Amino acid sequence: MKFIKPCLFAFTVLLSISCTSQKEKSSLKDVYKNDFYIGTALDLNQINEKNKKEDSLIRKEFNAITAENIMKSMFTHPQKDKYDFTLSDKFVAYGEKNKMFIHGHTLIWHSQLAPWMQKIADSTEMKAFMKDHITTIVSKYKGRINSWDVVNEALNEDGTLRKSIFLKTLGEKYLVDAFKLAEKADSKVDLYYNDYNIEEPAKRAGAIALIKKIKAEGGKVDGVGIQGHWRLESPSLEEIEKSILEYSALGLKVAFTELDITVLPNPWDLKGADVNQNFEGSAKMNPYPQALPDSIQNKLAERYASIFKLFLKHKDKISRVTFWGVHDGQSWLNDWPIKGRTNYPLPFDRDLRHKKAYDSIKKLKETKK
Ligand code: 9MR
Repeated sequence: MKFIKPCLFAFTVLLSISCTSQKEKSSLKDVYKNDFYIGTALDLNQINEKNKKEDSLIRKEFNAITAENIMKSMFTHPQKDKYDFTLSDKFVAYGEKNKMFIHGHTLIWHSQLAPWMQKIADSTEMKAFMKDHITTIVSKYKGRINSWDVVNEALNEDGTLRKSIFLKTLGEKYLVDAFKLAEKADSKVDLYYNDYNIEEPAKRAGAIALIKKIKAEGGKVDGVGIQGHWRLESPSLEEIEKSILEYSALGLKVAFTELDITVLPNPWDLKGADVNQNFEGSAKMNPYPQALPDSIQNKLAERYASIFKLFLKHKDKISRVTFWGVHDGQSWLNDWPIKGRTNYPLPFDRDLRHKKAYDSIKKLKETKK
């Protein structure tokens, strides 16, 4: 008996060490390697490899990257005759060094434009801008960037075209022109239309019509990016599934490009609430400033599991699933639609620990073996 006890103890310790290292070895990108890319969006510090622990987590868990901000036009093309590729060069080099799939975000978007672009007032100037902007950037990274968001968020919620500066100056033609210019600059790179809420019926119909039209007019569209800024209760799995099926029926690759799930109350749900109303500092709108209660942590894990289960069912149609950020502390959802809240939308927490959501996504694959 005296001898058995220490032996049993040593055996248990050894077993638990081997189980832990087993757990630590596998990662999201590993378990999903035969299904689709698992991506993340990098901020400036992450691109600059500022935090060692964060950097090794990124390299371990993800095999696709998007720049959360630094490839938007205000950064890459700050003045009419001046491009600045300092940061995007670092981003692309980071992806190459780590053998990751590199996604370019984004070429034509009404938001985060440089001030000079916002002053473009006529079709001649806008045409010249688009040609120079798309050709310069896509050619620069030809063969190095794997896919591009050519046009981002061109639609209103009802599926009509957003009255952006591009539509106002050029009319609908700007859409096909953008895709043609991108193809001309790099005929092999995958070209995407990217938008949010395009899993909702009206906006989805608009996206399908838009993509069909671009294709009919000779533009090459390889894929659609459903951003996936979602909630615990919506959108429904039915609408997500219909979207995967309908987009892929057009011959498109389907990517989920900016996935996150808010767990906080939405000001738009409050009757008569106006998002411009000042909710900052309101305890009601920021219910979990210290930690996420277990009940919500579990709900988030279940929601992620059901979404990934659906993704796996349609893995033959899905090219990539990218989370919009590495960890909760980095998420734009801490500041939108109300500034300064504490949100928990991603699989890793502020201390880079993996959450139940992470385990639930991974478990779907591990139990299948
Ligand atoms: O996450 C990005 C945030 O840091 C920026 O302030 C914001 C500016 O518009 O853009 C965020 O990313 C957006 C993405 O580029 C396009 N789809 C919606 C994303 C969330 O707003």
